[in-house]
Amino acid sequence: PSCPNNVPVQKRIDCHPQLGASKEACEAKGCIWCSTKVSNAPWCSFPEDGLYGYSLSGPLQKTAKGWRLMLMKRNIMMSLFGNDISSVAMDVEFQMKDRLRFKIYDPNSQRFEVPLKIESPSTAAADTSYDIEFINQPSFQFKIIRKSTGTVLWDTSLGDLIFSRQYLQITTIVPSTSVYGFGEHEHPSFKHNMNFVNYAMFSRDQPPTPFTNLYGVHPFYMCIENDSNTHGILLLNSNAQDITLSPNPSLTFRTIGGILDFYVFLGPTPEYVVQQYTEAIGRPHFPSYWSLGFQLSRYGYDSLDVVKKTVDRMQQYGIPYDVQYGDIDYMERRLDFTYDKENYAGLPEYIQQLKKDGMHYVIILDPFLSKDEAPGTYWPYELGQEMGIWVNNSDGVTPAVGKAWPPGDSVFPDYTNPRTADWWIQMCIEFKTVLDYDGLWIDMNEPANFGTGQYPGCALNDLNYPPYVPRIIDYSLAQKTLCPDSKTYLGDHYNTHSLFGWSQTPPTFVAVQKATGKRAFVLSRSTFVGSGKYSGHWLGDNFSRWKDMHMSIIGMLEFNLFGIPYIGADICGFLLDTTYELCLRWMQLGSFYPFSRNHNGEGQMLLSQLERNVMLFLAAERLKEQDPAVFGAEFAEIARSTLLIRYTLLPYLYTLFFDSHVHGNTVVRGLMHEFTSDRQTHGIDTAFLWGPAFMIAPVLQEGARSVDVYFPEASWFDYYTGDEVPASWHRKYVSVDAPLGKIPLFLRGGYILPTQAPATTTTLSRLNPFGLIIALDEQGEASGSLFWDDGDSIDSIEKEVYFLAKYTFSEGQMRTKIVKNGYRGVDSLIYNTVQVLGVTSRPNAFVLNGNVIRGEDLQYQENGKLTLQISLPLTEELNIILQ
Ligand code: MIG
Repeated sequence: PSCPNNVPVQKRIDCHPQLGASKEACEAKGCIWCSTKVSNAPWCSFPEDGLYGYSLSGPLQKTAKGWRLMLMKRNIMMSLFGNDISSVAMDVEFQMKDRLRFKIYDPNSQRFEVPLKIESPSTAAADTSYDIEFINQPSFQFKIIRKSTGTVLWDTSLGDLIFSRQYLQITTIVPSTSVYGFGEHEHPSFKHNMNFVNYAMFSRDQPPTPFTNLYGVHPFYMCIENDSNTHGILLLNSNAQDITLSPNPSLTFRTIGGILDFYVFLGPTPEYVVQQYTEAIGRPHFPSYWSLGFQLSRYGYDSLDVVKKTVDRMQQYGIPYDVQYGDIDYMERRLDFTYDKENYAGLPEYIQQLKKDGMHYVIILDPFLSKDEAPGTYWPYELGQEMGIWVNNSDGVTPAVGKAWPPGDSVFPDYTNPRTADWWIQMCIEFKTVLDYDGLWIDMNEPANFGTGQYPGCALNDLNYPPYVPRIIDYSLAQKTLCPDSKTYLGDHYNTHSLFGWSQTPPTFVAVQKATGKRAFVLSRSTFVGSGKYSGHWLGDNFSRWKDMHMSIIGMLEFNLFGIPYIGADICGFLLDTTYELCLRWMQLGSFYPFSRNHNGEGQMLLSQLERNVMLFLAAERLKEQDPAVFGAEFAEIARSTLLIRYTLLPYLYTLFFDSHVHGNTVVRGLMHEFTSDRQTHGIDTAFLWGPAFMIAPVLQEGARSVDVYFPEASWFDYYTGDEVPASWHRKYVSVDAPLGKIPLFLRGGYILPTQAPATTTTLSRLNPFGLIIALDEQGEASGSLFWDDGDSIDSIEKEVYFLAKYTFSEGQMRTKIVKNGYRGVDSLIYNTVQVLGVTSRPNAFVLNGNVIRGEDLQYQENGKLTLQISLPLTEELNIILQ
């Protein structure tokens, strides 16, 4: 049968987004029911008459920042979920040349707004790279246009705006299908599938599973337009929400609270988009040097003896290794701010021993405090109770009581309350005198709770059971967390739920800074827009499966878009037993995560039970150990040699983090960031780059002994041999050898990478001689830089206590410019080796700062790799001329 006013499938916007669509329910809403064979396409869609939408209700008002528009709902009877707001306002702010904000809100009543401070200049930017156009036909619509190309970046003409009390919806046409971002999820690909795919966002303690909402919330996407200009858009909203990616292509945003507060970043390159985004939300924090070293953890080290044995074998094999973790096992009965004086007797002394070995120790803390310890025995709870800092029940005064790791029941600190921050900082500082930790790992801060809501369950009301529940797992806002009508300092948990981890992060950052007197290390499981300013993130409870390895690359690339470049996944997998080969390949890949940690779960849980979200309190059997020293000599040697490459390149990685902190660029990036106009790169997520210059192409398949690597148009050199990739490989996938002991790695011509002779800890490697790898491009040119400081002071950049050198190579000559020489720790450091790749003929000699050098110190290989042995202090401007 034919459908009336049939809307072409790719243009359909779902008019029955909740479960249970039927012809009757659809038509009752004035929508069009029309079946289709296109999978996931809506059968119930909005009519095109614009009757659901709003109209301009007065003239456009010019404001200092841009425009204000008043909108009136055209027909109040047209309502999906009731309580539509008849008049809404839209403010447009021309904030910066490349940043536009538009905010749609209720001018008559204050609704929840995310308290993230994004600078809003008081006057409109004079010169903008965008235009905005308003159309009032048939309903109110608007378009945002890139002036230079006329490309329409945002266009609401496909569907009406909906603004009701608990349901807000807006649709935009996007100018291409190269769309990335939105999180946190396990996305099957970096570049999104746009065939009616839905992703919900609501922070949740949930092992990464495709299409489910996970720990953090990042309503940010990036889109590469057809001419390769790139823009990014943020919806600053913390309510439970989902987005549908449709093939038109279009995006439909649905959120159940707050306001529609969008920021558009014009790029026009992917790197500029991320720089502009982090300029708005906060630049990533600058990690300590030691935190770029390899790290080891597990849940379920039964005693300190097991930890010691693990550390010993790591050291015996000489595997580079900087950080050991204490998971909840170190605690006494899993109580924050305690340690187990039986199984972990001697832990404080052992931490001191690790420090003597140049290592660091990070401990976990959970955001729930047992309320059932004997009076007078558990000060953190008692002080918190006295200060009244817990999340409360809907009455606003009785603490919410749930069940988590500690014995008995627990209460939850409300970190949106400044008093909670004071309490937390005090507790963390006090505990530092018990365990001399170097950093804090904050887990379970979605917040997680083992039941559905706190005791005695969630009342039947609009907050706990809103008319529309986004397509989150279980369709429940309370499962594994607190009831939405709980009260926090900033308002209903309904609005602030996904901000829990985000609000815990700054006080934890301050606490670590104060307690250690050093640059803070904070690793948070739940993150939100702007978390990167204070913490890193790991991708949660992944599985020891090959597919999870691939997914980890996608997650890592996405978190670099979200401004959280200090990111990695649990190497070798957290849930399930790993295998020799999987773990080996994962160690190879994980050696190139910005945050490189092998972390293992506690026990074998049954997959089916996990998938049904049944919490198992007792793990049936300990998972096998999976540290890189446990599998014997062959494995250890491969892990060691791969990590030695990481440690060799740490000065380059650290310099990328400096750039990221100061300018906001990504650290790890997809090939499409650098080769945007090459469309073949848009979908690549099996390989990635460190900065612009270093490509990692891991083995992701069991049994594989080669990798198909795509080489964009550029000079590339094999990291191991210095062989140049033949031009016939450019713009093609080529099978590259990857025997078990090897991960394919390539250097990109045009770049100079600073290196340092590696060691088994960064404490030691930081004393070693530096080197440079100069990979020449087609023109025989290259450039790069080195940032160096003491690696862990709080304000070395602000106080200018650092060293920064810029290197350039052209016409056979390499020059150094010391841009900043403010850190005296470089005085004892030297350069001892310079490699040049892509040299076309053997030089007879080289001139090092005026001295001609011949003989053994110059070695040339037929593949064009030149190695120069030198000895020159870092504080001298290194100048080399090839003769
Ligand atoms: O319910 O602290 O994601 O890394 O080992 C499990 C125990 C609680 C979840 C974290 C994981 C950690 C584990 N935690």
